[in-house]
Amino acid sequence: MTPFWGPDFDELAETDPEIASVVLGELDRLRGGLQLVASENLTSPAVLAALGSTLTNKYAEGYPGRRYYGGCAQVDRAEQLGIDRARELFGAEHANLQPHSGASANLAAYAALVQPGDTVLAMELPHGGHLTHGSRVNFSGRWFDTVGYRVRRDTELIDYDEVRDLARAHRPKMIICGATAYPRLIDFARFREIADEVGAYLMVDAAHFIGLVAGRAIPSPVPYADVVCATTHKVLRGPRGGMILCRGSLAERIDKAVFPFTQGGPLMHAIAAKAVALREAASPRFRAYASQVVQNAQALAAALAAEGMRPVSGGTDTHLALLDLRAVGVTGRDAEARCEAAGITLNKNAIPYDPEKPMVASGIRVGTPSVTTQGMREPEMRRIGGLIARAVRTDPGRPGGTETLARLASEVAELVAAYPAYPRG
Ligand code: DSN
Repeated sequence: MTPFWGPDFDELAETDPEIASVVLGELDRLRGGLQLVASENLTSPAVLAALGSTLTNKYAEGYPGRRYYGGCAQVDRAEQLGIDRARELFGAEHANLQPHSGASANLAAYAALVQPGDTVLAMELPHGGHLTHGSRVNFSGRWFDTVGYRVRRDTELIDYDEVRDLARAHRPKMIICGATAYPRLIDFARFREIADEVGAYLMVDAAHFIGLVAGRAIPSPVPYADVVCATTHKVLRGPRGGMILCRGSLAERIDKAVFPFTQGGPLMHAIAAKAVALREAASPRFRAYASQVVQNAQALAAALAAEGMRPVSGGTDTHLALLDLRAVGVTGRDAEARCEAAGITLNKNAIPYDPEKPMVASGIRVGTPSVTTQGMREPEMRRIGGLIARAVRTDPGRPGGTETLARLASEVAELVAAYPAYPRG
């Protein structure tokens, strides 16, 4: 077999020094700080090698064995391996690895299951949902009659009674569960029951937590859902991209909804990289990783709670925690900026019933996929909790504030140096 002909950084540096410096700058950023964005992770060198391969050149509209182009024998192998691995790992009757992103996967699920104007019941964005779950600025809210459910004010948990009442009142054609800022397990059986009662499809948007499902750290939605949409980055630690799992009876509709209805040529280098990630995710090592991700999130939430930042719903069962900062008197926007100045990357986030606008927000969201990939465990989470608390409380507008944040950035750099992202050599 021919030796690998892959990315050569020197060549990039020579051809395009500006982009080369961006690539190096980003590597420095990853290595020098704490990555706590709950939807990000650090892919493996194997995934990066597949992504940076000549498979990017190939047009392969269609599916393995049924393409509109010649020369697809190799990419067919990659896609079929990925499909088989996804089906086996998740116990799914059918898998489609072509969606370019989680939002594209969701678009295809809508296209397969509902018609414009149909009613869809999904979680409201400010309560943890997603743009594609009915936001007015998204196709989902523009083309569909979406009804939103919320979390309860007292428990901050999904109000299943409200979901059932809304389903009975509005008779949706599709119900969506799954969220981007909901730290607790979702009762898929309960959603299935409600969907069956009103004759709706159940679509689970598992983008955030599919990696935890792969690692057997949380229950799987696959036995309950008609369609499961997911991303392949986030906890699953593959390339950026989407994936759909579904019942065999819906396979043809899902495939046609992805291509040719909502997408053209698949990104074969990304699909090959998804196959690599799925292989990695089937390993015992990944199981240990997924369970540590959850333990780390719980330890981090507890450490932040001890610092006066209230974990929404009281804690987490997953890879992320949502913190209400109102008791410390700092907005999510300011907290995000102060943490960034201290070398800690996280995002501001609305909390349920948030009195602030989304661009200000009363909360922050933290996640542990990346730091767990770096090998950090509970003691480091406690240390990170302290660092975040000090950063959040440091006003750069006050005398000495900027210096304090710079000192915190040095402490962060010292911590991450012991757990390097993409170690040198
Ligand atoms: N933007 C992703 C997140 O951060 O949760 C969801 O699409």
